[in-house]
Amino acid sequence: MERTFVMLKPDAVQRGLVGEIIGRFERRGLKIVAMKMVHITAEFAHQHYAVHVGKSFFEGLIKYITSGPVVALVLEGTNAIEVARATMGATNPARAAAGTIRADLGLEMGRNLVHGSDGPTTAAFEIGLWFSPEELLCYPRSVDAWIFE
Ligand code: DAT
Ligand code: MG
Repeated sequence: MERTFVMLKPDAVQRGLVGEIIGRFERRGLKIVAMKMVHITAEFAHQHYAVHVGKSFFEGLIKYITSGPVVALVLEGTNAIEVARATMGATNPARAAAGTIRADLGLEMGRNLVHGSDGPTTAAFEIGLWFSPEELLCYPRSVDAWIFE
C-alpha cells in the first residue's frame, strides 16, 4: 500500500471541477486519507516547488498556484503514486492521453488543474510538508476487499 500527495490547483477550484476531479480518483479505488482547502503563501509555494527554482516557468507557476485556494489530498492505494499520475495525464494537457484529467478538462501547461507526487521520495516530502501526522487518517472501508486483492 502506497500514499501520494495530490493537489487540485486554483483553476480546478475556480472552474467548479473539485468534485469531478476528486471523483475520478475515488472511482479508481484510491482512498482519501487526508484532505483540506488552503490558500498557500508564496513562501510555502517555493517550498513545494523547490525543485523548479530558477526555471523559466517558475515565477509564473508560483503566481498561478498562489492565485486562489487549492484542495490538498493524500491518497492511498496499490501503486498510488503511479496510478494518480496516470489518472492526471501528461504535464501538458495538449499531449495528455484522452480520458485523463488534464486532457479531458484542460488545454494549457500553465493551467493543468492538478499536481501529483512523482515518486516515493517526493511523496514523503510533500505529505510531510502539507499535513501533520494527526491529519492522516487510518480507517477501513467496507469495499476495500473488492478493490484490493
Ligand atoms: P508535473 O506537474 O506533471 O509533475 P513538473 O513537476 O515538471 O510537472 O512541473 C510542475 C508544473 O510546472 C507543471 O504542472 C506545469 C508547470 N510547468 C512545467 N514545465 C513547464 C514548462 N516548460 N512551461 C510552463 N510550465 C511548466
Ligand atoms: Mg512534478
